[in-house]
Amino acid sequence: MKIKLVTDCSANYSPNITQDISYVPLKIVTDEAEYLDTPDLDIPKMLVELQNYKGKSGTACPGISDWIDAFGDADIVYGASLTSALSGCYNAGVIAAKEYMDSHEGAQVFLLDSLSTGPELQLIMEKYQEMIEAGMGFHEICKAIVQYRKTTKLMFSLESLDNLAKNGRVNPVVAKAIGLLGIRIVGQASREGTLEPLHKCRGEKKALEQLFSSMEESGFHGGKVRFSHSYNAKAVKVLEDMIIAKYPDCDISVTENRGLCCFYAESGSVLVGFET
Ligand code: X90
Repeated sequence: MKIKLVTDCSANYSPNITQDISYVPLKIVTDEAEYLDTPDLDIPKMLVELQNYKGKSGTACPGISDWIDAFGDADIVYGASLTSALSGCYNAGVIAAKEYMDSHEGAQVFLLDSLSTGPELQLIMEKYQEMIEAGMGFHEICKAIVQYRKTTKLMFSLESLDNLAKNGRVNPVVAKAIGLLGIRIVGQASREGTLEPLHKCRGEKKALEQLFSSMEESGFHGGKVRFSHSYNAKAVKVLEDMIIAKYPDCDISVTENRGLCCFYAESGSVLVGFET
């Protein structure tokens, strides 16, 4: 019985997954270039090219066949996609799952709409792994993962919302005030899977303190924490220290953002997925 985990590249490659896993790539596109967000993508080079490019840049979600490729020849697939409120990624995955099950007799594919992205997706994939290793059955795991997602959250500190606004993923009025005079936004993935701004903070120190107190206000009390960041390991370290000072046994891990999250969350961003 071949079991596979499948998510998309917005999860940023969890360091804690030992099971067979695929990250379906999304694309970052301009009129001149196309960057497929796979492990070979040279992200610093992409960011320099995008910075020098004056035209419009955007992204494209995977097609049905990309998801089917990721399912490989698995008998059981446990999947999760970035929020369907901001991308067609989940919809393509649902159609792919149906096609795959129709053409592979007995195969079972479950795809969760995470209503989130980044490190919250990592928590979900790690939970699947834990349940597989505990020997739980398909239906039991599907039911439990839906419940688990209700207990996890995604929050972030962003220095710019430009690319999100230019691509219609966030309100342009909200985006305008950010980035000026060192204003950062601390926000969360809403219940509906959209970007919900919570606070505007002047300077990184204030933003990080706010992020930590927002985590606690929304129910964090020492559960698992997964960070991802775009060239801001220093900020993650500050947050880690705040968490460890209060919750010394906290299970924390850190990854760098891959292409899609680097494009939308932009430089300096910190994303945090955590259990409540
Ligand atoms: O082209 C596509 O279909 C991809 C669109 C993806 C848009 C969202 C990517 C978000 C990346 C940004 C910060 C966190 C926002 C979380 C909101 C749920 C990360």
